Amino acid sequence: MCDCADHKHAPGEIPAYDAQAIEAKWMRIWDEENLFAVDTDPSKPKKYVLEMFPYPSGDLHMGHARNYTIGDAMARQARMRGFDVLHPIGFDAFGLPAENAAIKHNTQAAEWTYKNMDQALATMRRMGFSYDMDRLVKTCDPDYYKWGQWIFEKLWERGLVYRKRSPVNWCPTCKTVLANEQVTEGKCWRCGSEPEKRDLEQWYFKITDYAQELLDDLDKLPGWPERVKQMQANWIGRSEGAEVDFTLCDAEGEPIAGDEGKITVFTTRADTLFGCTFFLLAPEYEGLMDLVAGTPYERDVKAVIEGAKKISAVERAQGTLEKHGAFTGRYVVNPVSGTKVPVWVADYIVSDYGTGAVMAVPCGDQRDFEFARKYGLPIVPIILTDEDRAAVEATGESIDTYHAESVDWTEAHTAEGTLVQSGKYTGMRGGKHSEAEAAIVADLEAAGTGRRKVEFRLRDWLISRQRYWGNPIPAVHCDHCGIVPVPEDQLPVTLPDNLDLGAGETLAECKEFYETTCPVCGRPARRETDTMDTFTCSSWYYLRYCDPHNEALPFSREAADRWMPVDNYIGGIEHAILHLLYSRFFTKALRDLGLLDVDEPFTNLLCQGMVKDANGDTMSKSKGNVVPPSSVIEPYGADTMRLAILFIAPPEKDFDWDEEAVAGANRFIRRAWRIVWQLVNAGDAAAVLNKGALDEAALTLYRERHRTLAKCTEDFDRQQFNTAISAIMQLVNAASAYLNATESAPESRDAALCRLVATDIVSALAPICPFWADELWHEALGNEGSAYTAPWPEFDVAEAASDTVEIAVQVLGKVRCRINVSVNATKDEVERAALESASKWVEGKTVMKVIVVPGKLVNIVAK
Ligand code: ANZ
Ligand code: ZN
Repeated sequence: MCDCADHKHAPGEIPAYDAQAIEAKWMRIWDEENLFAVDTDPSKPKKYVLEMFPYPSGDLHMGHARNYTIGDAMARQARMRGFDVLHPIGFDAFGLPAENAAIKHNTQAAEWTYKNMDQALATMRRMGFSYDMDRLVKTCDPDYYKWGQWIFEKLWERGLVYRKRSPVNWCPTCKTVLANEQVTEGKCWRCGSEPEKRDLEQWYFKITDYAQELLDDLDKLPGWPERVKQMQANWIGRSEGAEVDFTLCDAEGEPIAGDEGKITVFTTRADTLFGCTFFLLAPEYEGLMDLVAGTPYERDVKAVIEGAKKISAVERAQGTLEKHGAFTGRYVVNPVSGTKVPVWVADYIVSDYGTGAVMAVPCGDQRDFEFARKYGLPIVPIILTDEDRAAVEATGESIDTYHAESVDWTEAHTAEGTLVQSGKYTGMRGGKHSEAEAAIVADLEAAGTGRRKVEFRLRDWLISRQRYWGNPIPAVHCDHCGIVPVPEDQLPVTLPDNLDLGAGETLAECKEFYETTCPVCGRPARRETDTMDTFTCSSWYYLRYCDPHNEALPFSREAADRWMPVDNYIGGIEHAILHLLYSRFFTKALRDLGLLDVDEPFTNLLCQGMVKDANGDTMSKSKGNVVPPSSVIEPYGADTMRLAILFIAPPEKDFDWDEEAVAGANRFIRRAWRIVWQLVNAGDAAAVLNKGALDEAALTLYRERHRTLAKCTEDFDRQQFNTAISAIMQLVNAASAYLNATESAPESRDAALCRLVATDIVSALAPICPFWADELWHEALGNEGSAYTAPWPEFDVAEAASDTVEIAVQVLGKVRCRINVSVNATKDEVERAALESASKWVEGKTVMKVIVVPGKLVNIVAK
């Protein structure tokens, strides 16, 4: 038989399943018909299905294939269910790897990037993903990044952009600064080298303005995984506490003039004020050097400052490293106890949290405890659990005067307890949000020496990068006018495409780029040469997809209102913080600019699990265990690949790549192919289904159809594609059983039912195996159009129920037989049928009583 997929078959003949020919044919036709273009039919409900767009570092890998297959199955099924579906794709195309590849191969970053994007697009097409290609967005295209610059300027106007000189994380390998979020476990998120501290003037987005809302609105996201919300909440890190003002003084307790004379701390534990035995400043604390300049303490303090520069703030704050500090020669007076305690500098205090100054309470804080032990500073226990109290009393010491040394503490006691040695607060409950804390803060407020304060861990987003391949920051530095935005009609500031990256040339050295005139005064000026963090590009791409060709705005209000928020967002857990938090911030800021009307960009988030190798190891180039998608597509076809990916595991679970599962998926696809053809051959498109005319075998298949389709649909809604596929397999089995049972009497087959079930199988598998489905849709079922634009099969759970029910019959408590009765049978009818079937066990006895439990059981009591 001819292999050609276009071949028309003789009636009754079952053509071979030739995946490669079929897939080539439908790729072509889908392109020609532009099948996946969005309709935008406002009469239909909308569904926006989105997979996180890829970074074009090469061809797609298995992780991508899984991500997009999940999204594609959702998008296709939504379309069949009658939604107006937006399902776009694009590329997060700026970034360092392109630049590094260009340096290495002495080419241009654009060349490498566009080549990779073309390759990835070819693979996406080969996989049958239903993207509306008219909406393709590449972030390195000027007509996209122009709008990124425009948004930057709008945020700037709104006060959400500022410049600041501060110690920043500088990655010596990537030769650029990193955002706080990009330092993970003390290392550069991209290259793993340890960042250094450098004092640089940088651009920031004021994401902290939205800290509270970003935290609160996590509650509006029931469709997000709990752990992702928890990670975001931790990152935002809201802390309720108080500011407390201490008075600075010298060794004699004389207030120090010149300075305002006060140093403020942030504490969540004002209840521990009586346990404060020393006072700490961050090495970067402003004014620290003024305190020690010219004193004998200057040298040691400087050494601590220098040492701290070598450690990232993140690591320092963790407090797990060896702690370093030095005495400043100064003291502060505790506003509540009136005690004078020494001021030290310590490297575990960070300058960008709270006030950069801390009241140290070694009895209650482990870091302070370790510091006190190392430098011989006193530890006064002021909170005791009942156990602690008993231990003190056992030594014979007085609760009111003892010191930690006398009870031999080896670590801070952080548990809640009762206050001791705490003046009028003694005896109150202490702890976070405790009675004592409330009482002390109230007194501080009354005295004007303290106030309630909420702190966030979240820092402003450092967005400037000293790299070429990114979106240029649209600003001009003028000696006369300062820093001014590039006027809107001059956007975009385009990247030069002739930089000699191989020779190490940077934007800051490219005269052609930076020489300009001031847009305000017209004098010669210098263009900003920093580019934006690529996370700025990925923070709003989902909005551009709504309106990708808009030349007047990044997107119209109308388009955003139609499509936003994204209904289903699918991507890796590695984006749980950075990308998702930044996107939420952009959405809120753009909302406040009046550009859109939603509070949150992504209603439902699915974090797909990882694809590991057969041994459960992460696939990586360096390990040489990468399974490329082509290794499955070439022998089996894309449909088998898609089916295997969705069948091996639920989408959120990791799975180990399994050759056998792929072969199994292929066997099933072939079997389903054969069964559909057999059903079609036994079927009749013109026949009308008459349930009353179905015989028992046909009724069984009929019920199975309703049952499995109900299950399959529900599983699609829960995004459990593996069990949805199992349901389809059961339907195929039921159809096969019917065909077998009627093999000897094919004329008894119900033609309408066969036709119906053939269509069911094709339609239910269409979102998963789209090429296979369209081939059968045309060649077997003889339909026009595509299964993709046809409706999802209708079903009725009630029809799945059988109209007879099996009931056990007990005689004297023992099950003797089972009977089949109509679900509508009366109690009398059931009783009669039971007595008849059980006659041989009641023979010779007198029936005393018959108990009927409808639908379940008949119990015959006889003597
Ligand atoms: C006294 C105290 C006693 C504290 C005690 C804790 C336990 P969270 O909950 O994360 O907000 N702190 C404040 N600013 C700091 C800085 N810049 N660098 C390092 N540590 C700083 O942490 C708040 C606590 O962290 C504050 O409460 C302060 O120590 C410390 F038994 O004050 B606490
Ligand atoms: Zn000027």
